[in-house]
Amino acid sequence: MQSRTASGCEEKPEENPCGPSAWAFMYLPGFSGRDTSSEDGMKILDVKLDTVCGYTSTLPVLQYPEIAFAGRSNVGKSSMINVIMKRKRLARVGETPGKTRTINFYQVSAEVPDPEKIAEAKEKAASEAGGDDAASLQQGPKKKLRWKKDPARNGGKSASGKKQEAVQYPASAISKIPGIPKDFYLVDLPGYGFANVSAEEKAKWGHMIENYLNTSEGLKLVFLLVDIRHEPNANDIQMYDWVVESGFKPVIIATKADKVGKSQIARQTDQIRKTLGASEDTAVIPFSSLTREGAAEVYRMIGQVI
Ligand SMILES: Nc1nc2c(ncn2[C@@H]2O[C@H](COP(=O)(O)OP(=O)(O)O)[C@@H](O)[C@H]2O)c(=O)[nH]1
Ligand SMILES: [Mg+2]
Repeated sequence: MQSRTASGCEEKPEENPCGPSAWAFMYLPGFSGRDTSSEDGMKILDVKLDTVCGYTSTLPVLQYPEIAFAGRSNVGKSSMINVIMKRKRLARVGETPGKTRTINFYQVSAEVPDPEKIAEAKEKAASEAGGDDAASLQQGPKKKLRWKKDPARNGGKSASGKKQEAVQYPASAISKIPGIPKDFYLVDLPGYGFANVSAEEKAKWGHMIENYLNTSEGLKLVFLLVDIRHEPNANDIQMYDWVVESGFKPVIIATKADKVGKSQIARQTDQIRKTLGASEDTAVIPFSSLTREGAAEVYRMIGQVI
């Protein structure tokens, strides 16, 4: 792996080496649940902690696109990373605030949905069922679906004489379609904004994050996490500004969405957008690590840039 100098950082690789971590070649515990590369998902083939950087390290030059996650300590970043990577303990949840002083690069091998193959399968399903309502197929399955009877055989009517519903397909038919293999790095930036840390230390961490945002050539997308229940504070605003000044339009993740009522979600996300000074068209995605709300949207956004 090539390295580049973290400009502005005092380079002391012997004290704080940036390189493959002790875990780098250890495969992390697999996800036992259902994995899928269906339309709104991503199949995670492998994830491993590849590189750990401290503030005196040189940042790596990586061969695949990088997706960064930033947020205040305790915002739910580790939980979100575990949900998105479909791993239970990839990132440590509930860690003492401020403990992680490193940028952690996880190398991910995944399969993303192949839109062409999915469209073909839908067309095929429509023609096999004799339906011509391709538009309705685009909506995808909303609930558990069965293959419908061929309406052509019954003049488009069901046995009860009612007009047949639009032909749909079972989710499993889509998830069996092979995805497109993609590799990328998930970059876990250190949590910021906690007390009990000297101003000098905070400045160093800030510098490390800012430096990464400014110099990473592979960085494609930045998720900035804020708690849906609270107005973003000065640290969040500063982080948002750094991301924007580095030339990125962050995607805001409003975490712990399960903790507010459905009716409050729009109000809270509007407030977050306003407080950060983000434009109307900035995506603010309500996310919950408990219910997985928002995960499909996050996969879709990652899929667009890798
Ligand atoms: N209810 C709820 N709790 C969450 C959610 N995400 C994280 N938490 C809790 O918030 C705390 C901090 O989470 P963690 O992922 O370690 O945050 P981090 O410091 O940003 O990495 C832990 O107690 C988590 O269980 C969520 O979506 N919903
Ligand atoms: Mg954490």
